[in-house]
Amino acid sequence: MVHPERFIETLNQNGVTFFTGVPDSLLKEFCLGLSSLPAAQHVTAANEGAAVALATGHYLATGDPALVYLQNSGLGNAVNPLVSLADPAVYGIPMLLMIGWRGEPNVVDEPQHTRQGAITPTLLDTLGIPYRVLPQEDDSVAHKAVEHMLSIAREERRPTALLVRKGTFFMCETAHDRKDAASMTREEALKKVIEFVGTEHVVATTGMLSRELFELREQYNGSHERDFLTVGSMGHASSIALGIALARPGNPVWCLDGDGAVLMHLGSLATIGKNAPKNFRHVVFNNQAHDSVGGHLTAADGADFVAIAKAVGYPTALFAANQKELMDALVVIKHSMGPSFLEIRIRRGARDGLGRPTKTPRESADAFRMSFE
Ligand SMILES: Cc1ncc(C[n+]2csc(CCOP(=O)(O)OP(=O)(O)O)c2C)c(N)n1
Repeated sequence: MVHPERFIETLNQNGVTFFTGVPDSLLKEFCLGLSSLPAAQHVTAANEGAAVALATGHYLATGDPALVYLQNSGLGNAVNPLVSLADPAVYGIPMLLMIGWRGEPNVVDEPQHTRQGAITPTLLDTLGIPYRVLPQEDDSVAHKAVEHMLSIAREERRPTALLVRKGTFFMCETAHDRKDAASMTREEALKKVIEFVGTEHVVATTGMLSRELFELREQYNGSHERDFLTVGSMGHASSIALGIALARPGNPVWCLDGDGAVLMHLGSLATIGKNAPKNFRHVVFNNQAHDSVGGHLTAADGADFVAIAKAVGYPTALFAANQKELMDALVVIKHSMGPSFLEIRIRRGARDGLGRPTKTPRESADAFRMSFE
């Protein structure tokens, strides 16, 4: 296995002093290693395309390649800047992509990773990005791979990539728990929210929130048919909910979102505000982190979501930080004309042993679809 701190040191010695990306569970230990770097050397990007653009800016200003880390799901977000900006046929921007390989063939993983995992090598070939699987056996072999891929990036002025398999990195020695004073967990807040949701339709965001929703429904003998769990396509739950709300104006729709997901495609809020569906309720569970993949901080501590929602046209936008505020806010949200918005400040973390949906995504989609009949 590979030590994240020594790996980062090797990158530094090879002239890589700027790191940016969107975290992934397979890169959790590496990303935690980055969290001790000064803010100017490490930026958590809103989405993977923005990370490629940040790396481009860094090269233009310094002549040095940056490291961009991402889950392979994020390649979709990054394709446009990779081929229309960084590609050698355009500006020729060297950078090293470090890609968590979810859904690697013959490795058990969730259905949303299967296709992406299978096509990742072919996709990199199609994009003209030379890559190598990061060797796992020890530091020196891994460091050689870094040096090799960086030299290609510099010499050919192009992005190159390292594919990272599950279990590549040791737990980071400098990782430390950050204090979090918020009073509710995501699951406690979610329990209250679904009391108000009742039998109305829900679109839930990518990550632990959807898993918690599924388990809470099981616990209370509730049905799953009106819950759409957005297991992939992070950041798009609100647009899925908007599509439903516009097509079914008589049906209230709740979007249960995360701060990382909202920030990933923040422009969707303006689309919702502009289209103003009266039956749309948007609840953001804000733990200021990408909690589901390791707890790396998002930019949410500097963002006033309520002010943003109001500014783009949500007539009602509220904030709740404890159970009492949450109950009061939910009464208002439930009875006001949409689109309405509620930000709930929650604590990071989830309970141990959280399960996963037992229904396939297609079964869930079919049941959801039939629930309107
Ligand atoms: C395009 C894309 N990039 C990255 C991921 C990996 N990923 C899954 S959940 C998640 C974190 C979501 O954070 P947030 O929306 O704040 O919810 P939380 O996990 O904190 O509840 C990330 C980065 C992904 N699934 N898709």
